[in-house]
Amino acid sequence: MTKLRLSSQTLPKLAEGTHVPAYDRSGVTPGIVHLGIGAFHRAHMAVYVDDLLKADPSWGIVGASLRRPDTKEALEPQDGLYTIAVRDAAGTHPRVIGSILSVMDANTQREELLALMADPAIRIVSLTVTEKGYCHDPATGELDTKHADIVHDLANPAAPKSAPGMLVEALARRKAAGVAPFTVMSCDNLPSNGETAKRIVTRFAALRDAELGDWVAGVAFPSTMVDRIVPSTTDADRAEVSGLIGAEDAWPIMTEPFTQWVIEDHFPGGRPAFEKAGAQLVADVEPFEHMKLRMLNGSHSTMAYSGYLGGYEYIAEVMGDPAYVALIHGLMTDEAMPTLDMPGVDLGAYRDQLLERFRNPALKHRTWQIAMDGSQKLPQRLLGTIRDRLANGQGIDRLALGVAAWMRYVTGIAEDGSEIDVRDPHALKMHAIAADAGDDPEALFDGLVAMSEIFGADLAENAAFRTAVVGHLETLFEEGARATVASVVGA
Ligand code: CS2
Repeated sequence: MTKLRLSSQTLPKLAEGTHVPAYDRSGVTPGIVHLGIGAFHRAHMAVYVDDLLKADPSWGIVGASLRRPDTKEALEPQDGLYTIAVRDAAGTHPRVIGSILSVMDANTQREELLALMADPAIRIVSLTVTEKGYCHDPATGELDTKHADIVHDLANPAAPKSAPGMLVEALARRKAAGVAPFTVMSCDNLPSNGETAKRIVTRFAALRDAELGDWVAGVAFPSTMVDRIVPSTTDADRAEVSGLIGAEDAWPIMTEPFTQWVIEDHFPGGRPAFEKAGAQLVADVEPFEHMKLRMLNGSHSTMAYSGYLGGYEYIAEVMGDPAYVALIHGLMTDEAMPTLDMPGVDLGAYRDQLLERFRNPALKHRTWQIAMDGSQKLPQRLLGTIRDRLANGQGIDRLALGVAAWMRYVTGIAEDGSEIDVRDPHALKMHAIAADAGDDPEALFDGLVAMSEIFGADLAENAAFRTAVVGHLETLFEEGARATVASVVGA
C-alpha cells in the first residue's frame, strides 16, 4: 500500500496525536514574504506565525528561495505543509506547520515574486539568506560592489538575483505605485542584522538611483536575534517522521525544544503579535545579538573546526570529550562573558543552558554543517571578541584556538590525510593560500590573515594575535586537534 502524502486533504487522516494547525488555512491570506525558505526559517519564524494565525489570519507567509527549487518541489505537493520534529532525550515530537501558504522559486518565478512583494497586502519581507546572501564584506559590513550578483543586479535591476537586488526592485515598484514600503526583517546571524541589512540595501538602492536611495533610507529594518538549533534533515529523519505522522513528508525539519526570538519593535506597517507566541519585543536587540553570537555561535564554530579535525562528526560527540567541554566552558566564561554587558541576564545560567543544548543526544548536528562559510562567520563569532579583549590587554588563548582550527580546517586536508569538503564562498582562494603555505603554520597564518575582507588590517598587524594563533597552529599540525585542545585546558 502506498503511503499517504502530507497535504491539506490528508491532514484529517494523520496519526492520532499529531499536532496540526488549529485554524482554517483556507481563510489565511499572505502578509509576509520570506526570502530564503530554508530549514532555519521553517523551524523558527514560521512556527511563531503558525501560533498566531488563529487570532489574525492576515499574516500568512509566502516563502521564496533565491538559489534552488528544492524546497518548492518538496512543499508544493504538500500545500506548503511540513512537520517540525522536536527532539530531546525523551523522543521525537511532531507538529505540522501551516503558516507557509506557498513557495516560489525566484529563478523561474521572479516576476510573480516581485509583483507579490510590491502588493500592499505584504507588510513584512523577512530574510534568512545566510551571511553570504548579503553580498557584503564581513569585516566591514559594507556592500561588496564587486560581488558578481551585485554587478549583475546593478546592470539588470528589474531582473535581480541577489537579496539586496530583490528588495530594492520590489521597493522601487512600491515607490512608483505610491505604496508604503514593507518592513525588512533580517533573521540572519549577523551583528546588528537590521542595521547591516539597511546599510547594504540602501547603498545598493543609491547606486541604482540617488532618489531611490533616499527613499529606501526611510524604510524600517528592525534587528532581531534568532536562536534555534536546526540540523540538516537526513533520509533517516524523513522515514522516522513519516512513520510518526502516518504520511510521507518530503522535507520535515528536525530541531531542539529551545527557541528564542528577540525583535526590535519597529514595524511602521504593522506586525503580527509576535509577543503572544513567545517572542521578546525590545527597543535594542544588539546586546542580545552579541551575547548569542559570541557565546553560542563562537562556541559552535570553535567546536566545529577543532571537533571535525579531532574526528568528531556531531556536536553531541564533541560534548562527550571532557577536554572540549572545558575548552568551550572556558571560552565562554573567561573570554566571551567579560566582553558582554547584559544587565538583568544571568550569563552563567545562559552558558549552562547552552552546554545542555549542545549535549542534546537526539540532535544529530554535524560539525561539518556548522563549519560551512567560516569566512562569513568568524568576524562576528570570534574576531569581535578577540578585538575587545586585545584592546584591554586580556588573554585570547581559547578564542585563538578557534581561529587556528579554522585555518587548519580550510587547508582542506584532514589529520588522516583525507580531503575535507570545505564549503565557503572563498574556498578556492583559501585553498590556494594553503597550498602555497604547505604545512608551515606561519605562512598559512600570514596568507589567510591578509584576507582583509575577513580580518581587517588591525588584526593582521596585531603581534599578540599572531603569536596566539600561530602557536596553536604549530600544535595542531604537529600533534593534532585533540592534543591541542587537551593542552590548552591543561588536561
Ligand atoms: C550554527 C548556527 O551552523 C551554524 O553556523 O552555529 O546555525 C546555530 O545552530 C544557530 O545560530 C542556533 O540558533
